[in-house]
Amino acid sequence: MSYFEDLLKKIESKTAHVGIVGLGYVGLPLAVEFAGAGFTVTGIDIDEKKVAALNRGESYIQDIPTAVLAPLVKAGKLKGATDFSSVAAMDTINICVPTPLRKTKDPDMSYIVNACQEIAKHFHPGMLVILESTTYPGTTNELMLPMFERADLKVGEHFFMCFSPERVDPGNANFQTRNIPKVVGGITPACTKIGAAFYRQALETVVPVGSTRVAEMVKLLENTFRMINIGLVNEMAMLCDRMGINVWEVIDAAATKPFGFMPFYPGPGLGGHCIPIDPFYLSWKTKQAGIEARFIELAGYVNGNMPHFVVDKIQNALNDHSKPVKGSHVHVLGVAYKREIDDVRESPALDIIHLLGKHGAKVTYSDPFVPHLRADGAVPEMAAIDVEQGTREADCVVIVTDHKNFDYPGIVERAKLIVDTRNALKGHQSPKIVRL
Ligand code: SAJ
Repeated sequence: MSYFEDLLKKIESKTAHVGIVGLGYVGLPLAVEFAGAGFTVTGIDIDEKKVAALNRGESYIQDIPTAVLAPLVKAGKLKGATDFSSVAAMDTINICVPTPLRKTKDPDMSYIVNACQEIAKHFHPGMLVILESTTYPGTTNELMLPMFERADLKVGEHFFMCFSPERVDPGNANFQTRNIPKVVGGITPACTKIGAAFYRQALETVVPVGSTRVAEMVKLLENTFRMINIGLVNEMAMLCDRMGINVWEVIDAAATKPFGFMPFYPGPGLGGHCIPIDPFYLSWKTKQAGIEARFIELAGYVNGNMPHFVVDKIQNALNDHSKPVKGSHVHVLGVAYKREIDDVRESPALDIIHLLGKHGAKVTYSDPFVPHLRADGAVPEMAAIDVEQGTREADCVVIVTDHKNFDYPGIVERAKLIVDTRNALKGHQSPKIVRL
């Protein structure tokens, strides 16, 4: 029997030993899905705290309830490890490690390289390895394959390699790992076939594509599409502001068009570890190919300017109340990068807090999902304060993240002045409300 047939048999009988490297908001949900489908799954992460929590059956990922995780761990279907020696016993491996950008906006591939180096030490014929981390087109073929292929280990024959973009939307109650269509492209047709068979065991919809580069580019198109359209509406917000037009009303009315339009909304800037970052993987690669992805650069500039635009709005609003920013108390409502989540990575709230501090304002914040902000160069160490206290005492309240459970009517009643960057106070009319 060929390696392909042998591995396909293990996958389809769910006797394959599944490995997931990287147990974050992508890897842990994926591990849970495959363990829930009946596979024995080993998750590997360098963070001992994550691995220890996993082995206690305790979830540390908002979208995975402990009530779902614990029984899988108890049943021995899912366990965590910090070393890679268990790779020797694995049949499949998904790599779900971070792909951050350096400050110079070029890709930091160190997490992928380190993971592959460790896996390669225990790699054996008959394995399927799939990269899920968002990256530039060509990574799987140009960077990963040479780390595994040898004279006696030919891809598509002795082992199989694919790329499959992760599409997790943290906090999305309707779409979670199992019911988000899964794109997968292999280095050879046999790789694509076995990669698709693998995902079909645990996920509802699988979308095979012709190559790893297509699969890598699918992800970048998806996220670049979002980033550019958010940049467009952010620019519209600045144009409408200058022309005294309510941009929110414009977008809501445009959204009544039943075809050919998709609403995006202005905001305080672009947060998260994907949308503001992934498109620059594409522009970095295209520059190497001698072409410039100008839309990406321009959208990055517009989105990056939004925190400054918000602080200008705050400055002008205070000025209209004869108060300089310097010495004024500004209370920030919401510091997570979007509502209903606890993640502050790349959050525009951090830029706004930093800029306000530079202007000499006294800044406090409230966020039910983020009780504590670590100092990170841009912002000092901060602890959230009570919403009522902050909104009553501040000279200006700024809504940066529109968490649902804020008491908006109470905020409007208590606050002296409010800058609303999310249209959270839609329907509230008051001279003390200033909107983007
Ligand atoms: N934002 C706006 N206006 C909008 C939409 C979003 O200002 O109209 C802001 C958000 O406040 C946030 C940032 O953009 O700061 C990113 O928003 P997001 O909803 O794209 O947030 P992510 O990064 O958690 O999720 C995205 C996925 N989101 C959706 O599909 C809705 C998706 O783009 C990716 O699959 C995923 O990141 C990823 O991991 O790549």
